[in-house]
Amino acid sequence: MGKTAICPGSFDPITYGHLDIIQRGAKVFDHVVVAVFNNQAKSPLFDIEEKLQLIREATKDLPNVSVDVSKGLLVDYASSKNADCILRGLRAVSDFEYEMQITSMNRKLNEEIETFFMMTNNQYSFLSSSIVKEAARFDADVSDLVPPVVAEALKKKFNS
Ligand code: COD
Repeated sequence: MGKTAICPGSFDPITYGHLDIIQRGAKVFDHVVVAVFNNQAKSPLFDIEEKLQLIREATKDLPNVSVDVSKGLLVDYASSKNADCILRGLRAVSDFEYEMQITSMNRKLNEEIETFFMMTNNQYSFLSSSIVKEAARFDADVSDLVPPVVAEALKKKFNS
């Protein structure tokens, strides 16, 4: 059946930082499921359908990557997909504390599911969805930070 990893996130919107983790994960695991969780507390710019469409377009050349949406606990979703692990990206020390907290909680909830971390590509170590939204809001060029389809979607959001 092969090893499946869940790559969870808010993806509001997907950036080249996310995509780098997904692409590298797709070389290590047999199947990667990108799972979008809608965290209303983060006041998302894109709705679920828009996020799914952008991720599908950005990952269309990766045959062993699929895209899905989920509610509820990440570990429950992972078991429902018979996944072996959760795949996360790490940028700076500032990510570490948060990641350690959710990883520990996830292990407490289901100790069968491991979390794997991949260190960011240096090129993207500063990159986050928030910083991209902030720049795009003021009409900065974000074309080397996000896939073309996302740059286009950001333009539409902020110019309409
Ligand atoms: N380089 C490398 N990695 C990156 C980069 C970059 N430039 N940018 C982002 N990433 C990584 C992040 O570190 C993360 O691993 C992943 O990409 C997704 O990032 P985000 O910001 O889109 O996603 P988050 O951190 O908002 O996702 C949070 C979850 C949805 C995973 C979390 O809220 C969750 O698990 N929710 C479900 C409820 C639950 O089970 N909670 C935990 C137990 S209570």
